[in-house]
Amino acid sequence: MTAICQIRQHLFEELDLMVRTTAALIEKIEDKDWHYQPQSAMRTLLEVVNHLVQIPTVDLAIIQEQDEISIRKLEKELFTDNATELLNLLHSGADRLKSYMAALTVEDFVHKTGKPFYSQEGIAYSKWLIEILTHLSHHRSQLFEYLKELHYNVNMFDLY
Ligand code: NI
Repeated sequence: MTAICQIRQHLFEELDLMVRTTAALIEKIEDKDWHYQPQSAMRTLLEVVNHLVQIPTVDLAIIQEQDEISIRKLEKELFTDNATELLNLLHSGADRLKSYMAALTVEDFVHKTGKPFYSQEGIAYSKWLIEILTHLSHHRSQLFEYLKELHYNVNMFDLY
């Protein structure tokens, strides 16, 4: 395995960690709490979770240069209030993302770029995979804080 493949593998393992810990947090949510909203300008818990589980699917579509209208349409189509569907989307999206990134040659993984609809500059696929992890981590922590506010029994160990 080349060094680049090794690093790609590390990133996949980090993605698996994000998926496993995010799914475990979502599984704790009780039906009565889905519409919790800390403040009017903030997302509801249901909206946070939808955005979070869509990340692998939607961010892959973004680097594949789908335009803003298609991305907004995709987000709308994927939105659900069914907990099983939310978990399935997280897992299937992450699997598709990994398959896609794994199928790239090392050269393409490191150097090939895609241009998100909101950006003037192309971004390398390897960098985008890192950004997806950052994005997941950001919203996982948002979910974690919502659960804390709702007095769920969560702590640092739920993140590893
Ligand atoms: Ni986001």
